[in-house]
Amino acid sequence: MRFEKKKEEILAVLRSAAGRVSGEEISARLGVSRAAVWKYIKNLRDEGYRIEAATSQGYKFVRAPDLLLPSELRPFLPVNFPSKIYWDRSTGSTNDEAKKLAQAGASLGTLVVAETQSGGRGRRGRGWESPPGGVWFSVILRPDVDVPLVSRISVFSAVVAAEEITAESGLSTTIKWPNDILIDGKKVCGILIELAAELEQVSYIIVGIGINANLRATQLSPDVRRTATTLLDASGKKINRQRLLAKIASRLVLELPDVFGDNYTDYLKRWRELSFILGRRVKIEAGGRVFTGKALDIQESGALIVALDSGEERVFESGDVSLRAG
Ligand code: BT5
Repeated sequence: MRFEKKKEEILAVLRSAAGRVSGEEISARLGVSRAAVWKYIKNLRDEGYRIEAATSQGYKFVRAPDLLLPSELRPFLPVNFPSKIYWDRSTGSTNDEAKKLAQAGASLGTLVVAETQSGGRGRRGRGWESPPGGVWFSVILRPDVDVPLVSRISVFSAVVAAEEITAESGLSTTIKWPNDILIDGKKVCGILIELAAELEQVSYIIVGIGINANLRATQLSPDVRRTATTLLDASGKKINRQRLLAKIASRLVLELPDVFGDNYTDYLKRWRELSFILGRRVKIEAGGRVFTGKALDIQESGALIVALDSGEERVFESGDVSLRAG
């Protein structure tokens, strides 16, 4: 981690310099040898940074790679953000990596990020396709609460993701219960929340977020493409993936105390305003059965209240919902 920190400092010096900076100056400013400066620069180049070097004139920053590297996320994170960031070009699932880290004691705000996932996971054993250009990450939360309150995280994370996707892309978003984010009725973002608890006390929560950002729906399988969209397809523009990830992650961590305090009603209100299904006819698949009716509201826990066609009012804690004509 010390190596990473120094490397980020060198990057900051190079970036803020108007022209070239000599190895001597960097070594004096950061208190490392000139040989060490060269090692850091070599490492940055291996990561994809373009840094020109001329023996007599020093180093010049040319371009950063479009990757979700810690050094590219840091400038968008608040200084008080408590996090360690783990980045990989490719991993199985960031949720699995985060789980391993959490079990080994990783603290609140630890971020796990990957450019692609080979085994991205959805809910209930489903898969999540994660080609390059997306934003695939997991964050470790450690709220000091009992298990029943954890469902609030589902409402909270959906609101945060929807709001930040809109802020970054300028596109309007809706939330499909429980926490899919849609654009024009198509899924642009999915959220997978996993929990470990001892007795009734939460030990950690992993919030895994996948956003189809700077990719085309044609990079997804034909089956998934029917119900999915991407920010690039919907807006025609590439967004700043680094800023989007950093803003969502920092809000999830820094606003966490609000979720378990009085401000929670505010997130519920925003969830309702953004809802894709409230007041509409829906089909719900839950517990191996299919129900139809009208979506009425969500409870404080995030559970969905539906007026079924049979006349009965029923509360769903989990399930898959889709709109139904008529
Ligand atoms: C979700 O599950 O929507 C949760 C997805 C969470 C993904 C993130 S990425 C970072 C972190 N690491 C992980 O391993 N996972 C998390 P669910 O509601 O069950 O939706 C899954 C379904 O969405 C699949 O069965 C497909 O039909 C569809 N799908 C798969 N990939 C998609 C994509 N890239 N965009 C839109 N829909 C997709």
